[in-house]
Amino acid sequence: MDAGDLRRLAGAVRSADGLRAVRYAWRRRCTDARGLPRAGVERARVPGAATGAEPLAGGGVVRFARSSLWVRVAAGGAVFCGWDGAGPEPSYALAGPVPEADERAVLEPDTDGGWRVVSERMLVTVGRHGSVEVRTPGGALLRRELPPRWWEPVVPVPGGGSGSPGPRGAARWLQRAEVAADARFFGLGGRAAGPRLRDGAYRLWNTDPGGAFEPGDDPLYLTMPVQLVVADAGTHLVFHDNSWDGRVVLRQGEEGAGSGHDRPGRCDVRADGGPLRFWVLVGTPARVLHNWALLTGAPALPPSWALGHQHARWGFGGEREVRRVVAGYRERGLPLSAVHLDIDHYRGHRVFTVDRERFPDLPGLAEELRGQGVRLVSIVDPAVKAEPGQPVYDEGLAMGAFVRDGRGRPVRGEVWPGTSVFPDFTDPRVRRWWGGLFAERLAQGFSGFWLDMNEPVSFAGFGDPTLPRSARHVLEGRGGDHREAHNVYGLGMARAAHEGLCRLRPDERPFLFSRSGWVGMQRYGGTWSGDVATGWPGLRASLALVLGLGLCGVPYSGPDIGGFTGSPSPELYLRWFQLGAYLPLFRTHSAISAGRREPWEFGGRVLEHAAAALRERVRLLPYFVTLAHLARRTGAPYARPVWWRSPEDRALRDCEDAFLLGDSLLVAPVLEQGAEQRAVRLPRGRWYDTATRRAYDGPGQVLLDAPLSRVPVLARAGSVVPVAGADGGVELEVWAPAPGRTGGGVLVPDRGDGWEPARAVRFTTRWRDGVVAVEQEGSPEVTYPVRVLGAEEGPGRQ
Ligand code: NBV
Repeated sequence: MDAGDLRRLAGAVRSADGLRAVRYAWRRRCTDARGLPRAGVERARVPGAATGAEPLAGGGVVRFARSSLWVRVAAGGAVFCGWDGAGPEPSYALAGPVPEADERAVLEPDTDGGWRVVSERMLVTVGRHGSVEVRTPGGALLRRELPPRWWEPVVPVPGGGSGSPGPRGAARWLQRAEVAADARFFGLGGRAAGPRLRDGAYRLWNTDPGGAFEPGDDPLYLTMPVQLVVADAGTHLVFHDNSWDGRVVLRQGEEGAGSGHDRPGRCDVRADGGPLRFWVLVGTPARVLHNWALLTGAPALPPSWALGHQHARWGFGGEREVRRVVAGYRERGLPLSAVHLDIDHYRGHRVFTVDRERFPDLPGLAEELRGQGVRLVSIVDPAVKAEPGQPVYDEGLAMGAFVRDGRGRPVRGEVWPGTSVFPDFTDPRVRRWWGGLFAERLAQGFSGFWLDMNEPVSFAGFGDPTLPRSARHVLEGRGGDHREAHNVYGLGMARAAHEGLCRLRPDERPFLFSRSGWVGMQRYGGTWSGDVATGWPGLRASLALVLGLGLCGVPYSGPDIGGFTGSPSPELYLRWFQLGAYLPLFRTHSAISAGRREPWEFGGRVLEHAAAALRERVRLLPYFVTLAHLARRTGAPYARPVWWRSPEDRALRDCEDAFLLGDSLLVAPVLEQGAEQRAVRLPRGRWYDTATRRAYDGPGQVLLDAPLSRVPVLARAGSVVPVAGADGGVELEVWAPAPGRTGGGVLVPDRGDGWEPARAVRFTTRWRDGVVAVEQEGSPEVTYPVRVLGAEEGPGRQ
């Protein structure tokens, strides 16, 4: 028990709930003491010397004295490496069947007694002691994995003796890698500090940090063993497909300033168990993310209303307050797309119920709001109150739906409804049953879902606030315990909801976002920041989270605008609002004890500027819809780091206070108190300040005005931005190309909230005879109104 635990414990025992949480923590400890193998003697192992190899489709198996490595190039270019006989399946991350092997890639002997596989995208060499090097086709080194090391429990031999190693898979392992000295690390899921990951240790264990988090807090709700590494030699993504508790330690390299003695960057990945296997993807950032989406699944397409402004609150209190808030938006002419109801609308926090005193007619309220263009979104927690007579509990119990302990009894934890049990989302039967329960939510009139507490959380007076590690899970029939299932619990819950909604309401695309999850969760929906602490550091963390998650393949997310806790100053609220207006999930939200988050609660000036941000969001809606479609088709996140198209620009790799929104816009939010100007680092090419129309040429840094009324937004020269015109139809905002250059853009028209396929319309822009000409692919003329900007001074302007 550490000092933090002691503090929590002291706080907890003061209330009845707290006492129950302490009792739970104690029970959890005893359960694990009984149910988990005791830590004992371990034996270290390394692969040893290579003894031979055997070719297989797309690569082959290299045998070592004490292990083997399967290298397999998949069609599309991703390379799989699996030690100790591990193959790509089973996997919670992969979207479908493992991609076919690339038959052109063959395993051949290399110099020095090693082996190599040459493929279209990369060259993989396996050293004779088990190192694995990944190079570009041109031979530049991207990553060197050193021979791994395992620590296996030694199973005692009856009657003494030195014992034999325990079953494979029970071993802890370490995989150390080196990358170029100039490389920068990104990803690892949702991390509050970043998006560039600093030197240090990052845990891979989905965790509710409790209360609210700040940039230094780690881990958070959504961890992923996915790293994107950007270096001069190229960009690569590495995914260690293993859901066990783990730790990644990063240390950036150092260049020897011409001495030729660079210190490479280093990355250690450790896991407490499970297979040692990884995928590597190489290419430009866009290509890597595209292949990543092919491997782990295309992001779900949110309905277009989910790209508008949404307002949430824990503690609306009742229907009256919901109506008051919605009327507040309407009366001030502020656009609002959805209102979110938190756990306080449930009867005693029981999931899939309604507190009829506070919400006597939820379907009626939903219909009334819908008439005003406002949808209702419901929070859904996984914990089910352990209360006989409650249908969800009774049904679940009868079908054996809940996570059990080693003796076969449902594990009981403490969550909002009190003593609760937890559906096992790693069981396909349970996912189907749980998905069906959304019929009740749909009947109440809800249009979207916000999945919370699915790390999963059980309040604990001390130790880890989650289920016992020894708790049993079905794991798709393989069976296993919480050590393996914990990190994929939220993913399974999101899948259950998504699949249930597809069955129950087949004509509409589901909208859901989930606090926890894992690799591949984008197939089912998005996520959000969780309980980000109100304060300027929290504002910064919000952006880091969204960008980092996007690089792990989850493009739809956003923060609690204004922060989850306390009361932001009017300035902080406004700056958060202005940032949120350019992020996919644009949602104000706060805790039950926190101050208000409606735009009119912070004075006339804030209201005026927040209204402008809201109007701009509505104007950019066709662009957001397009970005949502592009994310689905290409895996590219809506919000991208500024180095997205210029990863070779080292200064951009370190830039953490701006982002690209799609290909066309660069958004530079104000993240510092009192700032009314800010430096903006531009990628190469010409950029227009959209407020002043002034052109700037990158690469380089410029100082731009950032008055309280707006944050700097720049448009790439030559780009075509689809926006909503005054009549609500789509218009094209065209930014003049730089002299001698061409440009273009895409529009994917909104085809409603169903599944009807949408066709992308492509445009090109160029200077012709002194004017900016726009062409639409496949059409003799442009079929949308066009507004050209930045062309005032003609093509010759410098
Ligand atoms: O359901 C209450 C909150 C919710 O408002 C928040 O968004 C979640 O991240 N929930 C956490 C549980 C309580 C946290 C203190």
